Amino acid sequence: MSVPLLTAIVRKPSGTFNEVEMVATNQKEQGTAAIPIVPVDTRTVRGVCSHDCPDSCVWDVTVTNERATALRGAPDHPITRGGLCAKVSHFLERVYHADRVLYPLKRVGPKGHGRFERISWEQALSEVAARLQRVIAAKGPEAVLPYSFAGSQGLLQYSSLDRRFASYVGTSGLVRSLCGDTASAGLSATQGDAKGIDPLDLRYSKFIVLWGTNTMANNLHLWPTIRDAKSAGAKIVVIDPIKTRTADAADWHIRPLPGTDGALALGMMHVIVREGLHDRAYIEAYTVGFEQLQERLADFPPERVATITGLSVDEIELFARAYATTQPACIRLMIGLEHHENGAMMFRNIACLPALTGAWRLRGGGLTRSTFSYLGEMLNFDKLLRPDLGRQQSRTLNMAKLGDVLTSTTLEPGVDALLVYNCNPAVTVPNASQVRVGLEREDLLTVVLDQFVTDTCKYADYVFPAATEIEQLDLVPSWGFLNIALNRPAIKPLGECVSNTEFFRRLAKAMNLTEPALFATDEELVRDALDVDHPWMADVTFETLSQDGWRRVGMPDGWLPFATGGFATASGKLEFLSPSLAEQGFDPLPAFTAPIESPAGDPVLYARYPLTLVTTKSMHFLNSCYSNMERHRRSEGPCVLEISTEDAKARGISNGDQVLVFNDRGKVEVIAKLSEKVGPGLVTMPFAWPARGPQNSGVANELTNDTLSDWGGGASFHDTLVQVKRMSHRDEETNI
Ligand SMILES: Nc1nc2c(c(=O)[nH]1)N[C@H]1C(S)=C(S)[C@@H](COP(=O)(O)OP(=O)(O)OC[C@H]3O[C@@H](n4cnc5c(=O)[nH]c(N)nc54)[C@H](O)[C@@H]3O)O[C@H]1N2
Ligand SMILES: Nc1nc2c(c(=O)[nH]1)N[C@H]1C(S)=C(S)[C@@H](COP(=O)(O)OP(=O)(O)OC[C@H]3O[C@@H](n4cnc5c(=O)[nH]c(N)nc54)[C@H](O)[C@@H]3O)O[C@H]1N2
Ligand SMILES: [Mo]
Repeated sequence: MSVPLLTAIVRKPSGTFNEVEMVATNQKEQGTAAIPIVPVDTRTVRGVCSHDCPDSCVWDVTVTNERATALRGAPDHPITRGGLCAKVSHFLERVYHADRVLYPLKRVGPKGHGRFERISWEQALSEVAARLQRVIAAKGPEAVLPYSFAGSQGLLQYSSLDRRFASYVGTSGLVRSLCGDTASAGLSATQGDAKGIDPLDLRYSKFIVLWGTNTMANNLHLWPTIRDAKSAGAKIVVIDPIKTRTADAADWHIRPLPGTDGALALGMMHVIVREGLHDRAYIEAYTVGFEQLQERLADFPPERVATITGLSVDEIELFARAYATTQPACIRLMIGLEHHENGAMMFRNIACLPALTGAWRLRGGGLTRSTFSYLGEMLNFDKLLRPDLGRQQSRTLNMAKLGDVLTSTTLEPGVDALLVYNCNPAVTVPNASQVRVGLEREDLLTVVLDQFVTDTCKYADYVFPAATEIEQLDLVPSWGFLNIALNRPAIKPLGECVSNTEFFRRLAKAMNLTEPALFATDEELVRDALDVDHPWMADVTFETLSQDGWRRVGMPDGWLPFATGGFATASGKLEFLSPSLAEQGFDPLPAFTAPIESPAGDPVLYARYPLTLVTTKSMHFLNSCYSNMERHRRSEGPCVLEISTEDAKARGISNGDQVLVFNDRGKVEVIAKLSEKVGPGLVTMPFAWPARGPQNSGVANELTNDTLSDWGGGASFHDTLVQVKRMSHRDEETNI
């Protein structure tokens, strides 16, 4: 037996290599004198989580004899506070999972079946390069579409050499619209940009509105700040059609019908102005269009808003008064609201509220969303992405319309090669049934770089093995807090895995490209991104980040973004009336339109499909990451459709029944759970479960709406009407 027993692992300062600690084991207890003493080389390497999550937790990886043996939240990082979420606490299981893709794979079965053989990097690259060159020669470089999102939101792995490669080759560009664009566009239409207060300043708030966000599940590390505010007397309001964990923990849960919050904001403004609770001085000094706004508000008395939102007149009035009179009041926004056709307008309307009440004047007042609206301005994207390498002006395609793009008969040139990384579109993109039809095209070259054989990989001609965060260098700006962290690789990539940057270096070489910018090293890329002279970045350099792994950007303590105006609009004021929206042909005033796919928007469709489906994120998955892991699936419990008792009864559905959820786009079989989380007319299921079987069945996005939002280009996932029926034995046998 040569196993080291009871060896003490001694923590070393991060980054000290080659120190060997020899520890004698307690030989007596082992009852043998001949137990070998094995040298244990242990080090701790500081890194950061790069999942697509606002928290960006900093972690310490213990590496023992070149294997990562522990991963813990950094105790000295003010956001992580030593605690990781239910997903990332098991990160090392993901790294060392038996299903990791460790070598290049080539498809041997039909598309969708996921049968592959292992091939060498050399063969894989030369075949892929040759096919790409054939596509380019036949149809031009725009027939190639690199398709990626935020699987890693580390700057290098999210966007660096891949973007340089795309510009240089002249591939089609991608509008990365699955998350955030609609919200930013809506806020910007009112404020000029999407800036808000430092989320940590919520601790100064007395009235916190968590509007369309499930903080406790999706933004866990903000919760202690909210809890502190609550202990100090703040009232916590959640606005969400679904009774989430966060709603359960709040003082007040307001449940409008999905997609109607724009009307709620207008109704609040109506009440605030009618009762004289607005801040006349703030409005006078820092806004434009108040008179026109007042005329518009006449159309939104609480009685009408009650009809639209399904709330009572009383609740609308009480909420409007409480919001306007309990200062400082802050609205916390994230993503839930933007996944609607009228999403941008919702954000625009909500952005009017803190200006109307002057909430921006006080610390802890205003609104807060993505801190990337600050950090994005402080990083050198021109130097990192090098758009100047572009030799031609290429078209851009919207990622939310992937189904259309791949099946279009009119797109010129059609997309004949898809390079997917950081993304799992067979599961995460709306109208996934159409995406699947596109991915099944025999003439389409699909190449995927991922850590696992995802549902998207199953349609790939070639799968390349991707490194995980502890195997690669990166720079991770948080979008939930004002921190930037450096991720140092803790271990060498497993098997033949590579970072996204290395993949694009190899691909460029295989395609005989020689432009030096395509071959920059990872450290050069980090330095490119940090090459800025913004005063808030003075202390954020490669060297300072190398010391303890992270830095907070130098936003001055007590920073109030709009206390005295300073909006980034053309007028320099908050625009209740927006000339630029008018120019683009939109309503220049805050407005409300029912989404087309909603009870009010399309009564005919609604008669056939009378339930609205909201597809949510899961506590133990990060989008579709971890959904392949047994432990995480067990923690989630079975994938269920939650339905109100009333709607279940009307359909003869009992708890645990197998049901079919369907509309004209697709169908999904799932177990029904009678639940108070949803009211009548609403059903919900998680969006990120993997498919069962080759036909992508079980993927919630088979049902969802890929109409683009009013402006901002995002997807309308939650404007989805469905019908639900109990499956009979015959249905189950014939699989419908
Ligand atoms: N555990 C976990 N954490 C995650 C993720 C994950 O998958 N799992 N994903 C990460 C990502 S990519 C993101 S973008 C963030 C998202 O973080 P959140 O913004 O919190 O995410 P969502 O779950 O999209 O939306 C939140 C809520 O919006 C509600 N909602 C939907 N439509 C409406 C509406 O019309 N009105 C109102 N008032 N509410 C509505 C939904 O019911 C949902 O509860 O979370 C990140 N964190
Ligand atoms: N119905 C519905 N659909 C939704 C949403 C919803 O609320 N409802 N939410 C939307 C939102 S907010 C988002 S952000 C999107 C997310 O959609 P996606 O970006 O597609 O998210 P994931 O499913 O997590 O896929 C990320 C993939 O990247 C891989 N990956 C992780 N790190 C790396 C890396 O370093 N290199 C490479 N090559 N791969 C890596 C992971 O293994 C995973 O397969 O989904 C959207 N889809
Ligand atoms: Mo997202």
